[in-house]
Amino acid sequence: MSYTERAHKKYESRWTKMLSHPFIRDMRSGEIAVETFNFWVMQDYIFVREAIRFFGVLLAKFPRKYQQPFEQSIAGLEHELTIFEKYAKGQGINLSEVIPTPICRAYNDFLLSSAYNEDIDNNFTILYTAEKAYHEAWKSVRQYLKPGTPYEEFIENWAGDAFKQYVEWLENELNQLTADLPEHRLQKIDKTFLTTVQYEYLFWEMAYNKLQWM
Ligand code: MP5
Repeated sequence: MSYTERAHKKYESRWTKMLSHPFIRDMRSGEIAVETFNFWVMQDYIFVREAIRFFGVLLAKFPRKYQQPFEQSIAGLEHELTIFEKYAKGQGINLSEVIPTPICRAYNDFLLSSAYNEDIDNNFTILYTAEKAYHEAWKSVRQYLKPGTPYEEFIENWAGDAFKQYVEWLENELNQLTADLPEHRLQKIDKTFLTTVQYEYLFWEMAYNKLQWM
């Protein structure tokens, strides 16, 4: 069994809970309140902006064979920022004034701390889990896409073919990296997988309930 099969099997109920979050449910039905969506936009903009630093550290630390793929990831993130900026402009949102919520900050700190302190296996686990979570969430939304939805560019970005291939590449790499690892190392990677799923769930929760301190 590959590592990703093992992780999805072990944490199936958490994965399903994360993908069934009311935020995604309301995106699917088209009932998401615009203020709720905009709250997510503001926080995810920060998340993506800070994720570029995460890739910067990975680029500096890990083998040459990952250099080009990580450079492409950064280019992808830069493109995402332009989608956020265009949407925000249309809504009169000033993204430069946004302050990260504690959950957004904690997720970004988890990424950066992992980049600096953990090995390649654990960093690939975070990457794979976060990207797979977004791909599946937005793919499930795309099935119900109504013509003319203002959210189409976001949906296509994460549900589309290019992103699908990126997630498949991450999955393959992770499975190769973990193929011969002893059980105690896999157990640590399991924790990294679970923590990432928990942050993904909390991110939707934070956006849906507009959770912030005062
Ligand atoms: C992603 C994201 C997808 N934008 N935000 C969260 C909270 N999780 C995952 O990653 P990327 O790197 O923006 O494609």
